[in-house]
Amino acid sequence: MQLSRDDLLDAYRVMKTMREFDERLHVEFATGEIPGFVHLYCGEEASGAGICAHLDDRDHIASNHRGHGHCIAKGCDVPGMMAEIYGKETGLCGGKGGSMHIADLEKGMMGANGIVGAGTPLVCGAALSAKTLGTGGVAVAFTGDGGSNQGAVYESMNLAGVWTLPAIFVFENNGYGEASASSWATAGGSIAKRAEGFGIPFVTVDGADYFAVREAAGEAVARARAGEGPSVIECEMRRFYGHFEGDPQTYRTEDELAEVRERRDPIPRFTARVREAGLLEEDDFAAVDAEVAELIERAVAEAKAAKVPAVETLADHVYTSY
Ligand SMILES: Cc1ncc(C[n+]2csc(CCOP(=O)(O)OP(=O)(O)O)c2C)c(N)n1
Ligand SMILES: [Mg+2]
Repeated sequence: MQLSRDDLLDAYRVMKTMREFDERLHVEFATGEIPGFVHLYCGEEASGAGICAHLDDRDHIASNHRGHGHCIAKGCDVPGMMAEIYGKETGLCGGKGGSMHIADLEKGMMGANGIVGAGTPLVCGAALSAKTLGTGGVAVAFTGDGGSNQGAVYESMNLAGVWTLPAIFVFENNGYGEASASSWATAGGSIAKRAEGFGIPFVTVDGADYFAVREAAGEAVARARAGEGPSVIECEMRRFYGHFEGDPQTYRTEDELAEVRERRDPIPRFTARVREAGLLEEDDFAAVDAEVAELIERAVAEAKAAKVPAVETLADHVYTSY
Protein backbone atom coordinates (compact mmCIF):
# COMPACT_ATOMS: atom_id res chain seq x y z
CA MET A 1 0.00 0.00 0.00
CA GLN A 2 1.55 3.29 -1.10
CA LEU A 3 0.20 6.34 0.71
CA SER A 4 0.92 9.93 -0.28
CA ARG A 5 2.41 12.50 2.07
CA ASP A 6 -1.05 14.09 2.38
CA ASP A 7 -2.65 10.72 3.21
CA LEU A 8 -0.10 10.18 5.97
CA LEU A 9 -0.53 13.68 7.36
CA ASP A 10 -4.31 13.24 7.35
CA ALA A 11 -4.01 9.88 9.11
CA TYR A 12 -1.78 11.36 11.78
CA ARG A 13 -4.02 14.43 12.19
CA VAL A 14 -7.15 12.29 12.62
CA MET A 15 -5.57 9.90 15.14
CA LYS A 16 -3.94 12.70 17.08
CA THR A 17 -7.21 14.66 17.22
CA MET A 18 -9.04 11.58 18.53
CA ARG A 19 -6.34 11.04 21.15
CA GLU A 20 -6.13 14.62 22.39
CA PHE A 21 -9.91 15.01 22.39
CA ASP A 22 -10.38 12.02 24.70
CA GLU A 23 -7.26 12.66 26.80
CA ARG A 24 -8.66 16.11 27.50
CA LEU A 25 -12.06 14.67 28.36
CA HIS A 26 -10.32 12.32 30.80
CA VAL A 27 -9.08 15.41 32.65
CA GLU A 28 -12.21 17.55 32.27
CA PHE A 29 -14.65 14.81 33.24
CA ALA A 30 -12.91 14.44 36.59
CA THR A 31 -13.89 18.03 37.47
CA GLY A 32 -17.57 17.06 37.49
CA GLU A 33 -18.51 19.70 34.93
CA ILE A 34 -19.57 17.24 32.21
CA PRO A 35 -23.01 15.65 32.52
CA GLY A 36 -23.67 11.99 31.78
CA PHE A 37 -21.20 9.28 30.96
CA VAL A 38 -18.16 9.30 28.70
CA HIS A 39 -16.37 6.30 27.21
CA LEU A 40 -12.92 7.04 25.86
CA TYR A 41 -11.46 5.72 22.59
CA CYS A 42 -7.77 6.14 23.56
CA GLY A 43 -5.75 3.21 22.21
CA GLU A 44 -8.29 2.36 19.51
CA GLU A 45 -7.62 5.22 17.07
CA ALA A 46 -6.18 3.20 14.20
CA SER A 47 -9.49 1.43 13.70
CA GLY A 48 -11.78 4.43 13.17
CA ALA A 49 -9.09 6.32 11.26
CA GLY A 50 -8.07 3.41 9.02
CA ILE A 51 -11.65 2.49 8.13
CA CYS A 52 -12.98 6.02 7.56
CA ALA A 53 -9.95 7.00 5.43
CA HIS A 54 -11.79 5.27 2.57
CA LEU A 55 -15.12 7.00 3.10
CA ASP A 56 -16.52 10.18 1.60
CA ASP A 57 -19.74 12.20 1.64
CA ARG A 58 -21.74 9.41 -0.03
CA ASP A 59 -21.00 7.07 2.85
CA HIS A 60 -22.58 6.55 6.25
CA ILE A 61 -21.35 5.23 9.55
CA ALA A 62 -23.13 4.18 12.73
CA SER A 63 -21.22 4.14 15.98
CA ASN A 64 -21.69 2.90 19.53
CA HIS A 65 -21.29 4.32 23.03
CA ARG A 66 -17.51 4.74 22.47
CA GLY A 67 -18.11 7.02 19.53
CA HIS A 68 -15.94 10.17 19.74
CA GLY A 69 -13.21 8.73 17.52
CA HIS A 70 -15.68 7.56 14.89
CA CYS A 71 -17.28 11.01 14.76
CA ILE A 72 -13.90 12.70 14.31
CA ALA A 73 -12.87 10.23 11.59
CA LYS A 74 -16.10 10.93 9.68
CA GLY A 75 -15.46 14.66 9.77
CA CYS A 76 -17.76 15.91 12.54
CA ASP A 77 -17.00 19.40 13.78
CA VAL A 78 -14.74 19.04 16.82
CA PRO A 79 -15.91 22.14 18.78
CA GLY A 80 -19.51 21.09 18.01
CA MET A 81 -18.78 17.64 19.47
CA MET A 82 -17.17 19.08 22.58
CA ALA A 83 -20.11 21.44 23.15
CA GLU A 84 -22.48 18.49 22.72
CA ILE A 85 -20.63 16.52 25.39
CA TYR A 86 -20.86 19.54 27.71
CA GLY A 87 -24.64 19.65 27.04
CA LYS A 88 -24.54 23.11 25.49
CA GLU A 89 -26.90 24.61 22.91
CA THR A 90 -24.04 25.02 20.41
CA GLY A 91 -23.48 21.26 20.40
CA LEU A 92 -24.00 19.18 17.26
CA CYS A 93 -27.37 17.98 18.63
CA GLY A 94 -28.22 21.16 20.50
CA GLY A 95 -26.73 19.77 23.69
CA LYS A 96 -29.51 17.24 24.15
CA GLY A 97 -27.70 14.09 23.10
CA GLY A 98 -24.37 14.21 24.90
CA SER A 99 -21.44 11.88 24.36
CA MET A 100 -23.48 8.80 23.48
CA HIS A 101 -25.75 10.47 20.92
CA ILE A 102 -23.49 12.69 18.86
CA ALA A 103 -24.80 12.65 15.31
CA ASP A 104 -24.29 14.70 12.17
CA LEU A 105 -26.38 13.43 9.30
CA GLU A 106 -24.83 15.89 6.84
CA LYS A 107 -21.49 14.21 7.44
CA GLY A 108 -23.03 10.74 7.14
CA MET A 109 -22.55 10.18 10.86
CA MET A 110 -25.80 8.51 11.91
CA GLY A 111 -24.98 8.66 15.55
CA ALA A 112 -23.17 7.30 18.50
CA ASN A 113 -25.58 4.95 20.22
CA GLY A 114 -26.21 4.04 23.84
CA ILE A 115 -27.93 0.81 22.83
CA VAL A 116 -25.22 -1.78 22.30
CA GLY A 117 -25.46 -3.40 18.84
CA ALA A 118 -28.06 -0.93 17.61
CA GLY A 119 -25.92 0.64 14.88
CA THR A 120 -26.03 -2.45 12.67
CA PRO A 121 -29.71 -2.25 11.58
CA LEU A 122 -29.25 1.47 10.85
CA VAL A 123 -26.36 0.61 8.59
CA CYS A 124 -28.50 -1.89 6.68
CA GLY A 125 -30.96 0.95 6.06
CA ALA A 126 -28.26 3.33 4.84
CA ALA A 127 -26.74 0.61 2.66
CA LEU A 128 -30.12 -0.31 1.18
CA SER A 129 -30.75 3.34 0.42
CA ALA A 130 -27.34 3.69 -1.27
CA LYS A 131 -27.94 0.55 -3.32
CA THR A 132 -31.48 1.54 -4.33
CA LEU A 133 -30.52 5.09 -5.28
CA GLY A 134 -27.30 3.94 -6.95
CA THR A 135 -25.14 6.48 -5.12
CA GLY A 136 -22.16 4.13 -4.85
CA GLY A 137 -22.19 4.77 -1.11
CA VAL A 138 -21.27 2.26 1.56
CA ALA A 139 -22.33 2.08 5.20
CA VAL A 140 -20.15 0.99 8.11
CA ALA A 141 -21.26 -0.14 11.57
CA PHE A 142 -18.77 0.01 14.45
CA THR A 143 -19.63 -2.52 17.15
CA GLY A 144 -17.63 -3.81 20.12
CA ASP A 145 -16.84 -7.39 21.09
CA GLY A 146 -19.61 -7.22 23.70
CA GLY A 147 -22.01 -5.77 21.14
CA SER A 148 -21.13 -8.56 18.75
CA ASN A 149 -23.29 -10.88 20.85
CA GLN A 150 -26.47 -8.88 20.32
CA GLY A 151 -29.16 -10.53 18.21
CA ALA A 152 -29.72 -7.44 16.06
CA VAL A 153 -26.14 -7.74 14.79
CA TYR A 154 -26.81 -11.17 13.28
CA GLU A 155 -30.18 -10.17 11.90
CA SER A 156 -28.38 -7.29 10.20
CA MET A 157 -25.59 -9.47 8.86
CA ASN A 158 -28.16 -11.89 7.50
CA LEU A 159 -30.14 -9.10 5.81
CA ALA A 160 -26.97 -7.58 4.37
CA GLY A 161 -26.04 -11.00 2.97
CA VAL A 162 -29.49 -11.71 1.55
CA TRP A 163 -29.76 -8.29 -0.12
CA THR A 164 -26.05 -8.03 -1.07
CA LEU A 165 -25.89 -4.69 0.69
CA PRO A 166 -22.84 -2.39 0.57
CA ALA A 167 -22.45 -2.73 4.33
CA ILE A 168 -19.31 -3.26 6.41
CA PHE A 169 -19.50 -4.62 9.93
CA VAL A 170 -16.48 -3.58 11.96
CA PHE A 171 -16.00 -5.32 15.28
CA GLU A 172 -13.69 -3.42 17.58
CA ASN A 173 -12.53 -6.20 19.87
CA ASN A 174 -10.81 -4.38 22.73
CA GLY A 175 -10.77 -7.46 24.92
CA TYR A 176 -13.65 -6.49 27.20
CA GLY A 177 -17.36 -5.75 27.24
CA GLU A 178 -17.55 -3.65 30.40
CA ALA A 179 -15.69 -6.00 32.83
CA SER A 180 -16.25 -9.27 30.93
CA ALA A 181 -13.29 -10.59 28.96
CA SER A 182 -14.20 -11.21 25.33
CA SER A 183 -12.14 -14.42 25.48
CA TRP A 184 -14.65 -15.65 28.06
CA ALA A 185 -17.78 -14.21 26.44
CA THR A 186 -17.19 -15.15 22.80
CA ALA A 187 -18.39 -18.66 21.96
CA GLY A 188 -16.38 -20.22 19.16
CA GLY A 189 -13.37 -18.01 19.87
CA SER A 190 -13.66 -15.67 16.89
CA ILE A 191 -16.12 -12.88 16.21
CA ALA A 192 -15.04 -12.45 12.59
CA LYS A 193 -15.42 -16.13 11.75
CA ARG A 194 -19.12 -16.00 12.55
CA ALA A 195 -19.49 -14.17 9.22
CA GLU A 196 -18.75 -17.42 7.44
CA GLY A 197 -22.21 -18.68 8.31
CA PHE A 198 -23.69 -15.78 6.36
CA GLY A 199 -21.35 -16.21 3.40
CA ILE A 200 -19.76 -12.84 4.22
CA PRO A 201 -16.01 -12.38 3.64
CA PHE A 202 -14.19 -11.68 6.89
CA VAL A 203 -10.78 -10.76 8.19
CA THR A 204 -9.16 -10.19 11.59
CA VAL A 205 -6.50 -7.49 11.79
CA ASP A 206 -4.22 -5.93 14.37
CA GLY A 207 -6.37 -2.95 15.27
CA ALA A 208 -3.38 -0.99 16.58
CA ASP A 209 -1.77 -1.12 13.13
CA TYR A 210 -3.16 1.73 11.05
CA PHE A 211 -1.81 0.29 7.83
CA ALA A 212 -3.30 -3.16 8.42
CA VAL A 213 -6.72 -1.69 9.18
CA ARG A 214 -6.58 0.62 6.21
CA GLU A 215 -5.66 -2.18 3.85
CA ALA A 216 -8.45 -4.47 5.08
CA ALA A 217 -10.95 -1.63 4.89
CA GLY A 218 -9.84 -0.76 1.37
CA GLU A 219 -10.71 -4.27 0.20
CA ALA A 220 -14.08 -4.23 1.98
CA VAL A 221 -15.02 -0.81 0.63
CA ALA A 222 -13.98 -1.76 -2.92
CA ARG A 223 -16.11 -4.91 -2.68
CA ALA A 224 -19.10 -2.94 -1.42
CA ARG A 225 -18.77 -0.23 -4.09
CA ALA A 226 -18.49 -2.90 -6.78
CA GLY A 227 -21.86 -4.33 -5.74
CA GLU A 228 -20.35 -7.46 -4.22
CA GLY A 229 -22.01 -7.08 -0.83
CA PRO A 230 -21.02 -6.93 2.81
CA SER A 231 -17.79 -7.65 4.68
CA VAL A 232 -16.75 -8.16 8.27
CA ILE A 233 -13.56 -6.75 9.79
CA GLU A 234 -12.53 -7.59 13.34
CA CYS A 235 -9.95 -5.21 14.79
CA GLU A 236 -8.05 -6.53 17.80
CA MET A 237 -7.01 -3.76 20.14
CA ARG A 238 -7.08 -2.57 23.75
CA ARG A 239 -8.52 0.49 25.43
CA PHE A 240 -6.17 2.54 27.61
CA TYR A 241 -8.77 3.63 30.15
CA GLY A 242 -11.68 1.99 31.92
CA HIS A 243 -14.98 1.07 30.32
CA PHE A 244 -16.33 4.48 31.33
CA GLU A 245 -14.69 7.37 33.11
CA GLY A 246 -14.78 6.37 36.77
CA ASP A 247 -14.40 2.61 36.17
CA PRO A 248 -11.90 1.37 38.81
CA GLN A 249 -10.82 -1.44 36.44
CA THR A 250 -10.49 -4.06 39.16
CA TYR A 251 -10.54 -6.70 36.42
CA ARG A 252 -7.22 -5.58 34.85
CA THR A 253 -3.75 -5.82 36.33
CA GLU A 254 -1.25 -2.96 36.43
CA ASP A 255 1.02 -5.07 34.23
CA GLU A 256 -1.64 -5.40 31.58
CA LEU A 257 -2.31 -1.66 31.55
CA ALA A 258 1.41 -0.91 31.22
CA GLU A 259 1.82 -3.46 28.44
CA VAL A 260 -1.10 -2.00 26.52
CA ARG A 261 0.40 1.48 26.53
CA GLU A 262 3.86 0.24 25.68
CA ARG A 263 3.08 -2.23 22.90
CA ARG A 264 -0.40 -1.48 21.63
CA ASP A 265 -0.44 2.28 21.18
CA PRO A 266 -1.35 2.86 17.52
CA ILE A 267 0.11 6.36 17.34
CA PRO A 268 3.81 5.67 18.09
CA ARG A 269 3.52 2.56 15.96
CA PHE A 270 2.32 4.72 13.08
CA THR A 271 4.92 7.45 13.56
CA ALA A 272 7.75 4.90 13.88
CA ARG A 273 6.83 3.26 10.58
CA VAL A 274 6.48 6.58 8.79
CA ARG A 275 9.76 7.89 10.23
CA GLU A 276 11.67 4.73 9.30
CA ALA A 277 10.39 5.00 5.75
CA GLY A 278 11.52 8.65 5.70
CA LEU A 279 8.06 9.80 4.59
CA LEU A 280 7.42 12.48 7.23
CA GLU A 281 9.85 14.55 9.31
CA GLU A 282 9.75 15.63 12.96
CA ASP A 283 8.58 19.09 11.89
CA ASP A 284 5.56 17.60 10.12
CA PHE A 285 4.42 15.80 13.26
CA ALA A 286 5.12 18.86 15.40
CA ALA A 287 3.03 21.10 13.13
CA VAL A 288 0.05 18.74 13.39
CA ASP A 289 0.52 18.46 17.16
CA ALA A 290 0.35 22.25 17.49
CA GLU A 291 -2.70 22.49 15.25
CA VAL A 292 -4.54 19.78 17.21
CA ALA A 293 -3.61 21.28 20.58
CA GLU A 294 -5.01 24.63 19.49
CA LEU A 295 -8.22 23.01 18.21
CA ILE A 296 -8.88 21.09 21.43
CA GLU A 297 -8.09 24.13 23.59
CA ARG A 298 -10.55 26.22 21.57
CA ALA A 299 -13.20 23.47 21.61
CA VAL A 300 -13.08 23.23 25.42
CA ALA A 301 -13.05 27.01 25.93
CA GLU A 302 -16.03 27.48 23.60
CA ALA A 303 -17.94 24.58 25.14
CA LYS A 304 -17.45 25.93 28.65
CA ALA A 305 -18.50 29.43 27.61
CA ALA A 306 -21.62 28.33 25.70
CA LYS A 307 -25.12 28.34 27.17
CA VAL A 308 -27.17 25.32 28.14
CA PRO A 309 -30.34 24.93 26.00
CA ALA A 310 -33.18 27.24 27.01
CA VAL A 311 -35.87 25.64 29.18
CA GLU A 312 -38.52 26.53 26.55
CA THR A 313 -36.74 24.22 24.09
CA LEU A 314 -36.94 21.23 26.41
CA ALA A 315 -39.45 19.31 24.27
CA ASP A 316 -37.99 20.40 20.90
CA HIS A 317 -36.13 17.76 18.83
CA VAL A 318 -37.39 14.97 21.06
CA TYR A 319 -39.96 13.60 18.63
CA THR A 320 -39.91 13.83 14.84
CA SER A 321 -42.94 13.67 12.60
CA TYR A 322 -42.21 12.45 9.08
C1 LIG B 1 -28.66 -3.34 24.65
C2 LIG B 1 -27.71 -2.95 25.72
N1 LIG B 1 -27.32 -3.86 26.64
C3 LIG B 1 -26.45 -3.50 27.60
C4 LIG B 1 -25.98 -2.21 27.69
C5 LIG B 1 -24.99 -1.81 28.78
N2 LIG B 1 -23.67 -1.69 28.19
C6 LIG B 1 -23.17 -0.50 27.80
S1 LIG B 1 -21.67 -0.64 27.11
C7 LIG B 1 -21.64 -2.31 27.36
C8 LIG B 1 -20.45 -3.14 26.96
C9 LIG B 1 -20.15 -3.01 25.53
O1 LIG B 1 -18.95 -3.70 25.26
P1 LIG B 1 -18.32 -3.66 23.84
O2 LIG B 1 -19.38 -3.85 22.82
O3 LIG B 1 -17.21 -4.64 23.83
O4 LIG B 1 -17.79 -2.18 23.66
P2 LIG B 1 -16.60 -1.44 24.42
O5 LIG B 1 -17.22 -0.75 25.60
O6 LIG B 1 -15.62 -2.46 24.84
O7 LIG B 1 -16.05 -0.48 23.43
C10 LIG B 1 -22.81 -2.74 27.94
C11 LIG B 1 -23.11 -4.13 28.28
C12 LIG B 1 -26.43 -1.28 26.72
N3 LIG B 1 -26.01 -0.03 26.71
N4 LIG B 1 -27.27 -1.68 25.73
MG1 LIG C 1 -15.22 -4.28 24.07
